[in-house]
Amino acid sequence: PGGQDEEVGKAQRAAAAGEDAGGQPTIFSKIIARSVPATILYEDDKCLVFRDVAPQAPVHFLVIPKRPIPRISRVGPQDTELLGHLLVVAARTAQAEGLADGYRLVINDGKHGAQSVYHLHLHVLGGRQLGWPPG
Ligand code: IU
Repeated sequence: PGGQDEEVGKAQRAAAAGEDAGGQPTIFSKIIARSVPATILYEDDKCLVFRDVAPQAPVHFLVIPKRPIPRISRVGPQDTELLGHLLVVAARTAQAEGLADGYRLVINDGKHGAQSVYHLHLHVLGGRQLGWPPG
């Protein structure tokens, strides 16, 4: 089973869906594996928190599940507990980062959401007054 034609077909379907080719591991899997460096703020058995490499605010970090869910629109009921955990970790890390005046949580999904890395991640942005609506 498999073979090159099947692989190409899979990649084309993923590309049409706006996803990383064939559900390949993204750079975030490499950050989890420590084969790509990142400034890590928190880790447990289910998630990892690290600073965004291109911060859009004085504080900008990402909360990711270790299990590589590609995007928020792909979650199911089995992910309820994990998603709750990511939110609690985001809030606790924001507090540890001193964001007492507030902050923003963002999840970009797919093409219209301007998602660029297809491994689910929560952005946490703070440390300045943010505008609304976003672009
Ligand atoms: P997005 O929601 O998929 O657009 O966000 C991806 C984020 O991942 C974006 O803010 C990047 O700056 C960030 N990022 C990173 O922190 N480290 C990396 O090696 C790569 C992207 I590639």
